[in-house]
Amino acid sequence: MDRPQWNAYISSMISFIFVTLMLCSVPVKASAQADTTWFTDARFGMFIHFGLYSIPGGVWKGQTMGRNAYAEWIRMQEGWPRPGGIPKTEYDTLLNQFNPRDFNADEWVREAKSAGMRYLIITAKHHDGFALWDSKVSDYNVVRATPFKRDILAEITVACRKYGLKVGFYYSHWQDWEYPGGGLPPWPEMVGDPIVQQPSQEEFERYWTHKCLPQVEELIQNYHPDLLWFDSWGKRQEELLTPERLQRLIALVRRLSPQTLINSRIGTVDGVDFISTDDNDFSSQGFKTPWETSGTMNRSWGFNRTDIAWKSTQSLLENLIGNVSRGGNYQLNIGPTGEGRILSPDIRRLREIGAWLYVNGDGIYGAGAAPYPVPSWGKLTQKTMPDGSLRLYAFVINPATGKELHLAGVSEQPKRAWVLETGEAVQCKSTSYGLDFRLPDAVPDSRITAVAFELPRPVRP
Ligand code: FHN
Repeated sequence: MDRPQWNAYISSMISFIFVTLMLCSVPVKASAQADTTWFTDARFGMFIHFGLYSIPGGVWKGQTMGRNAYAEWIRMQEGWPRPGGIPKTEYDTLLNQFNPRDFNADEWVREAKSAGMRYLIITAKHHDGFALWDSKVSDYNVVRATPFKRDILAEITVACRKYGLKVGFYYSHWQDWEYPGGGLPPWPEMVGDPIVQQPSQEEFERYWTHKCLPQVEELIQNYHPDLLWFDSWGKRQEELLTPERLQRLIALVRRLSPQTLINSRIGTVDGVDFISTDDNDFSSQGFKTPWETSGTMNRSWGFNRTDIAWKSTQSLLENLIGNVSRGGNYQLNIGPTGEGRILSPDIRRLREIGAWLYVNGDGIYGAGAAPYPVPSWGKLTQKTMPDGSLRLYAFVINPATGKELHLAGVSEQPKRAWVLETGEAVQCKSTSYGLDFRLPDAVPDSRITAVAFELPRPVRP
């Protein structure tokens, strides 16, 4: 491994260990305040990273970013393009260039809808501090500081309501590189990182009371979001995101909008509605409370013109199925360009996922973990039907046609079993070890074929 790879490896290991420790050591209280039913039924949502950073797309004056591929971090790449990153005055030249002529909220939301997504979360404000709405709290926003002058959040919210998607906002409550006193990158994080002088408690308190809390209030009062996705990570957050500040923020949201969901990346699992795992972390075993993983299509969240590491549709589908099989959600990110265009590789993957969900969504929406051992050939989900019967879904990955497969632990003989896409009957037989079933001679999808089993209503004692 060369040094950057090694640094990235060390960083991801530290991050993984931290999240695991945080989630395992803190008793996860089922203290959700809001009704999460829509969220756990929805299972699949869109994440959108869009802002000033979408214009350079990971390249500044011909130089490609180093440290990592996160193009939304272009301003704060320590040591790149020079120590301290890009000076704010220089970064702010992007304000005059921000004019995403191709932005069309309807098109973005329709793309999410046709991908089978049931909610959408967009970066209202990322770490650079730039707001995508007409904020009265800070002029550093799309309406007051750019030639575009349109309220992107307002347009997205209207489109989401029109197409029946729930709407959520990402809000960077800890890091804010624009407002004096906002949190700065929590370095050192990787080997060789410099130590960054964080704001004092007084400075951060000023940011907290003059920008963060009023902007969150504004987001709720203006747009009534279904969900607020806050973002913090690592250990350094605790210096500034004290329990008292977090309680103020949570109390504010609860008071103004008791039904708005809050995620654990706010900095605590106490009193929030769902857990967000680390970026692209699909490895967890699942949690008792609702949870989700947010993941990228390639490596960056914001548009990065040099990032061509596109994941395959099959691997994205496996992420979705895997999370649902452990009782979790999946939020798949897109990073539109500075002109507001969704990239073709994103669109292709979204539409392929949508086509797959069109025939297999029954085993995803409203479904969750099944109480059987995970088979080596795929994943299982389960849901209760309105009549009380159980439906078990077996997702066979890379299915071999005509193959006999085994479901350990399923003791009941299904009333019916069929290929979800075609309705073709599937032969199955109960044994003392579980259930054997045979795939048909021609499976409809050589990537992932789903089989549904109608199980009898469980006998209640
Ligand atoms: O630093 C951010 C990053 O830019 C991105 O927004 C992700 C999304 O989960 N959250 C932070 C890193 O975990």
